Amino acid sequence: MAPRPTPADKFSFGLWTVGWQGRDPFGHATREALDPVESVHRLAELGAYGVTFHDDDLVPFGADAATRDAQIARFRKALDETGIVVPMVTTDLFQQPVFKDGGFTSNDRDVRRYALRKVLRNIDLAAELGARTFVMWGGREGGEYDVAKDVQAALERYREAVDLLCQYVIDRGYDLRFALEPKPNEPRGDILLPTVGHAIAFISTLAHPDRVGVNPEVGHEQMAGLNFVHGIAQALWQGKLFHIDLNGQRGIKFDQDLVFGHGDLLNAFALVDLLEHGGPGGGPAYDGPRHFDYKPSRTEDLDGVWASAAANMSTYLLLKERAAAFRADPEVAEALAASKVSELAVPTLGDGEGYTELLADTSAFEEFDVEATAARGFGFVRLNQLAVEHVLGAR
Ligand code: 3MF
Ligand code: MG
Ligand code: MG
Repeated sequence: MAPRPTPADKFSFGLWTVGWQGRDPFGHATREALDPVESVHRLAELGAYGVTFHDDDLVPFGADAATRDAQIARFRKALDETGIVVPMVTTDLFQQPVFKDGGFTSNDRDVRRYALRKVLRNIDLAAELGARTFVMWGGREGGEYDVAKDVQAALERYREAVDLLCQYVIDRGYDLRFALEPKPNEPRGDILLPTVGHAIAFISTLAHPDRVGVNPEVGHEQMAGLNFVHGIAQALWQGKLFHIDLNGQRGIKFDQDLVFGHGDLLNAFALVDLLEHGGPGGGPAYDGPRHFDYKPSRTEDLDGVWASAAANMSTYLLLKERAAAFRADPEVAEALAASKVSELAVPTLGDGEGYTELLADTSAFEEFDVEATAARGFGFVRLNQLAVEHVLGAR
């Protein structure tokens, strides 16, 4: 039996996820539009704790002030009725034709100024609804033709934009942090800040680097052939995991946005293990929202939409159970020790040791038995098989 989620599990969904109508580059929508108010109620019934949205998911782009206010009021009422919170708000600088060459990094300066105004307005709404994280996915920030984009200038403009937005949040006293969402491509041929590593390096150039982290997405790193767990581990290590987008992807191809765990299941297991047990004190390494950014496949009807939403949460909880069982298994503990997994936490140099002491230590070099050490196996395959057996429920 799949475990039932509760708000304590901190599961959240984007309105655009369950609300996706199945429109793709080759086909029309296969489902009716969903009212955000209905989504809030359905997600609450399923055990989620939060919803997130792009400005344009909630209020149609270009709506007049009265329509906007009315739509926000309806949405707020649904939040009050259900107890659903808005932990994160994000910005849509990708759907409208005006952003076809990007928002913050469009070659057209007027577009960049307009993009900043759009985002500033959305930041006010995020703060008003109590969001703590403001995600920015620059899906149109990039290009197809190397000669058509001055990438260094684009990065300067990106930095200018993020610095301005940080300053705004600081001056307004908002309790809001930014999380940049990397993606290698799609919709642009190449997107700026394509991976977690690129984004973290970019953040170190900002005026307020402490305000800015990353929102990595499973499928985005995997589209680039990268190991998501490694990216998340580095983001955690650098104190930059401000938010996360969970979904599934099968290899290097178009962005699939499958249900969490429906892609690389073993990597998903290691991810849940890391998020839940990866902290230095053995506690959760990440205590933010477990946010699903998936798309109910266009083959599904509305019942299938809600079943797929539930599938994300139950898969996460099943993996969490499996990870706990893995960690509690004495045979795993023994295999971890045999593989010297925890020895990596021991500093290479002793207390107070420097290169002088290292050079003086004959056991480290002159007497070190290179051949015997090289001949010894690490037992990683056995350890991984134990993980597989736990994932399959064989232990
Ligand atoms: C695209 C994405 C985006 C972002 C969203 C929230 C439309 O592949 O993942 O979803 O997650 O803009 O930041
Ligand atoms: Mg995505
Ligand atoms: Mg995403």
